[in-house]
Amino acid sequence: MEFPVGRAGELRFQIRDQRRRAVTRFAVVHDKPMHLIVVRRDLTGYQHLHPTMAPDGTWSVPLTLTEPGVWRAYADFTAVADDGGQTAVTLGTDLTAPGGYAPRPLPAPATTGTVDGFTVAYEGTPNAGEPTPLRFRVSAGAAAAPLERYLGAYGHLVALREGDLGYLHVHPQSGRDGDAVTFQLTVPGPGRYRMFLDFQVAGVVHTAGFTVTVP
Ligand SMILES: [Cu+2]
Repeated sequence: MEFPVGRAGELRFQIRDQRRRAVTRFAVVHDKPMHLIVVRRDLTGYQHLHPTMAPDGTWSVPLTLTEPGVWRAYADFTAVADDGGQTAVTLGTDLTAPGGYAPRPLPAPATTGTVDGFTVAYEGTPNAGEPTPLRFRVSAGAAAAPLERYLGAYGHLVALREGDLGYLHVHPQSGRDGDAVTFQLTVPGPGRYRMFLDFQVAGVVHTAGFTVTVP
């Protein structure tokens, strides 16, 4: 699918089952039946969107690709079969914004980032193939920022691997842990990852990004 750079378009898609029928039953997971992550191949331009479904199973969402290049869209959902069985799946597809693609190098690895006046820092070191706790703390100036629930959780963490664009989406296992929120992250293998933490303060969602190298 092609999107002119910087112009508001609409992404439309269907999820099909093994018999190529459009799936129309989805479980609500974290308040939404469909989570759509869109990012350019160099892991810039991250967007987390929530499409809406027409009765025939066609999903649509307004989408603007802000810079030229190939972008990856991940549809993250749980399909409900006729017998009620649920299958959690993430499917990916490429989107194109025509023009000269000038990929940016990943930012240097860091455990602290700033976004919209907040400082976000985490503790923990992801290891390939084993669950590792990552503890994030969000502060505004010297004080801890009062995190609010966003889509049923105090934070959403998406990790994407440079190169193959492998996708991981995790939620905190419990609520807040003091002023921090902890995720158990299991990365599938070595590489450089870009992690995106969505969090909400005062009704506004912010996204902090971190580069991490997994040996
Ligand atoms: Cu979502």
